[in-house]
Amino acid sequence: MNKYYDIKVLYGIAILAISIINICNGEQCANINIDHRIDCTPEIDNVTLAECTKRKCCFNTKLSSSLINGNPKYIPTCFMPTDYMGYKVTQVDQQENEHGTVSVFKIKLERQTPSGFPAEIPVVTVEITLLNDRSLRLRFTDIKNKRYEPTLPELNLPKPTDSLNAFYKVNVDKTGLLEITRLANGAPIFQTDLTKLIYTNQFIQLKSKLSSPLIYGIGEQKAPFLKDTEWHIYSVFNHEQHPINDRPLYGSHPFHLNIEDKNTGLSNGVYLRNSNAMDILLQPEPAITWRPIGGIIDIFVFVGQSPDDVVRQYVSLVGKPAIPPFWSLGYHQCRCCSQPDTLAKQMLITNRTIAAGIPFDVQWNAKEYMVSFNDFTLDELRFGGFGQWIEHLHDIGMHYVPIIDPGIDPKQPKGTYPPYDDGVNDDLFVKTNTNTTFVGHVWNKSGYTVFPDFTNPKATDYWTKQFRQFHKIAPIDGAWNDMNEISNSRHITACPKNSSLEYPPYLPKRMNNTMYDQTICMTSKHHIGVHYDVHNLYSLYMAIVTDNALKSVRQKRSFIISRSTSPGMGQYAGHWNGDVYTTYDEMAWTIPSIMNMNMFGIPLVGADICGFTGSASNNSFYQEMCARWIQLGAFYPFARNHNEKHMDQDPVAMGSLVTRAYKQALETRYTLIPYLYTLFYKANTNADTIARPVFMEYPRDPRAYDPSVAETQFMWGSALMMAPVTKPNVTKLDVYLPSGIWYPYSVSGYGKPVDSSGKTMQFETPLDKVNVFLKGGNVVPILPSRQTTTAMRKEKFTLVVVLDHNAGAEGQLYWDDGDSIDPIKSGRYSLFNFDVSKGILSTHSVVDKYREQEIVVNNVIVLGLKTKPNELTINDKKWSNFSYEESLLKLTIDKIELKLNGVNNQIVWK
Ligand code: MIG
Repeated sequence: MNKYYDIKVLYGIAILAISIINICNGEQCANINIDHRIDCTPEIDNVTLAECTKRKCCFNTKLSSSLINGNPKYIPTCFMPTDYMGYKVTQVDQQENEHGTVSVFKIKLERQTPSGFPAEIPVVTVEITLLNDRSLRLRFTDIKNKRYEPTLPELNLPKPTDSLNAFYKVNVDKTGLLEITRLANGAPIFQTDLTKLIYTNQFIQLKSKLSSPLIYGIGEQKAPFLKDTEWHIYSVFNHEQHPINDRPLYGSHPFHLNIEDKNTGLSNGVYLRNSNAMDILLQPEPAITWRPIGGIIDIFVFVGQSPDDVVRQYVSLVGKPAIPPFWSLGYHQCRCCSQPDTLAKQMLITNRTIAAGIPFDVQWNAKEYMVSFNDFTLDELRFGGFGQWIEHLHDIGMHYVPIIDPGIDPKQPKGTYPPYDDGVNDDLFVKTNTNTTFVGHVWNKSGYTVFPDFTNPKATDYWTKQFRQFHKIAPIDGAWNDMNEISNSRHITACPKNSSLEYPPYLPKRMNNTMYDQTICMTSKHHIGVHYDVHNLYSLYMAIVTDNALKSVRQKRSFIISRSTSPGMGQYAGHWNGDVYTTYDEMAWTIPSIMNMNMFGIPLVGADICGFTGSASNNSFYQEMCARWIQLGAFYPFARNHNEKHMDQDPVAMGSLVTRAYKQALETRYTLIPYLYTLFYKANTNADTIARPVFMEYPRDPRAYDPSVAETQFMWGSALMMAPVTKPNVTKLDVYLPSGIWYPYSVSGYGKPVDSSGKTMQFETPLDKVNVFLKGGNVVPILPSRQTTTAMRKEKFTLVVVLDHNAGAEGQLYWDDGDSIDPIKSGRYSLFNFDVSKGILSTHSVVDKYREQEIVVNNVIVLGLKTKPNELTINDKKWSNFSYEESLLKLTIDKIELKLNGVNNQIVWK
């Protein structure tokens, strides 16, 4: 036996010895189901018996944290006994509202057993407010000291309902049980044992039972749509990190949706309003544990009748998304990273895309147009004529968006670089704990970077001034906010070694060794607080400031795409998914990821089409991948092609197969933009999701929750189902079509109706055809695809009526000038409702305030009509210009020139 072996055997025996000890309060430990354990030493990775005993907890290593496929499962070894009394409930008060119903509970908690964490909060108040019939707020605060709370997002609290005829019931008792149950069926919605709460200055732990393992949300993560309840930890902290598993990505969204029962669709959701870094642990009980490392517990519980009811409540609370400019729903193409880049090369690519007849609205550039990668500069040598070129793009109906990083170069000669000089004058840069300017390094070629403090009220004027100056030389139409987590790759000013903000007692498990990894020091100071607390809000403040700057400079609706996000972001910006790899796996993941962002109220979202990292090469493997990716990407609400430096990845560079696929997919998208725009109106006014899981639309269809459906297909509102191919060599694809009539749809026409009884069906998937279906029961307004949305807006509409089994359908069209600020507030918009029943299509002019353009319907297509009509009238006048195709059950009514503004119309077929 060699020595090494020896040690291993001894170690094994020791482990075995420990594992049979299950010490402490005997029965109080033995009775605990493993799946229900609550971690007593969450900050210690390999806890010892001695450490555990000190905390008066149970120790059992038998099923301790184990690695499964390299992915740690966080099963606690040291866990709280049943009679663990961390806090004791010493008082429960109830307040009634004027209707005599309880509207507020106040619970006082007093600490008994030390948690083992420093800076314990001895007395905690839990205030439960019944907000309305379907939502509540739970605030856990320190009775003595005011603790940090995020300033954003501003909350739009639901209007209290008169009588609390609530969907739920609250029960609090002196033993510490706090329970919210659904009144109708007693199902648990939120359930926690207050005695087991940990509440300290830099670590909080609160656990609640989940209604089922069907839990969605929690972002931003590279993870399947359905979250993992097998002792999985998701860390939430804005972080520059290309999407890989088990690392916090760019945004932070501590909101989840929990389906109670997939046969009824009854659902609930929880939002933790806390901007500190946190872990969220899911365990098989099923249960969720929040572990924020600062701030307070401020929880909103939403009780819903369906998943979209829950999401609507959440999105309404944190802020409904903006209606983006109409042009931004067209196709975007970005150029990046090839050095030294030139405008000539850029123009060549733009022009060849247009020449190929690919619909194309917005050209982008990453930082290559700048001098030394410094914001608001233009390299006249390589990019001379940039301004004129942008004006030319405007002339041909296109738009232009550049990258803007938050980081500013502090090393330019004094008086030559206003973005730095102005910031110094206004004392606007983020500071260190000793009040010097914090210096890091991002892209600036000088090697030094400072960061504007967007939380400072003076930041708006400062940033607006920079935009105004730059706009004179380059009349840009939007902003691409990159690197705004804040990302920082070098700490020129070192982070203090002895600070508990830099080295907190609990480091979220999926972080990369330190809190300040790839960002600035946690002790850095902003106007509204220390970076430790406000880190997750930086990009939101930057978006607000940018939104103001763009509006005041352009006097038009703003357009911002932000890499980093947090709750409320959708009011100001959209998002792209960062540096995705050019792989099929990553392509497939973009489906859950865009659905997630929609649930977070950021519907304007998409991933780099054909991938960013490790760009495609022009060979058959990548040609096929790029063709498939555009067939998916054309249906991202935000559709942009972008890649890193290795090669040109624009459609023409990828060859004729890819060019054809782009044309077909994007032309299909363009026809549907009026429908998509209307969905943005609904998102803006009603907090609806746009790109959504099939179960949002079919909450009572258990099949819709199957991962094979929920993770791979998605819908646009109620009318469109996308079933993209995300694997190589697929010639036939299984698509789940919920019960109803479906029509394959593309720019080239309508397929044969598919009458589904809720089945998986197989469809051919040629490389030049999208897999998109129109659902019976909808009226979808479309326009003919054109080179730009600007040209398309001048065309006349077609109404596509897709009948359901009862020969009915309904739909809507929202329209405005496409580019003015706040069209809903100013009231300058039009809204039309369509409905069909018993052979009558009625159009109603609901709002008719956008008058600069007449809305004219030129054709009506009715799908699913079983027999050819004998007679047709339009507003009581006989109309004979129609045709019927029996194999498609399709009626086409031509050239009707029907005006929609201010009138109601009726088309009748018999
Ligand atoms: O080089 O500036 O995620 O989309 O193209 C790295 C350009 C910095 C990271 C972004 C990526 C963008 C790139 N940026």
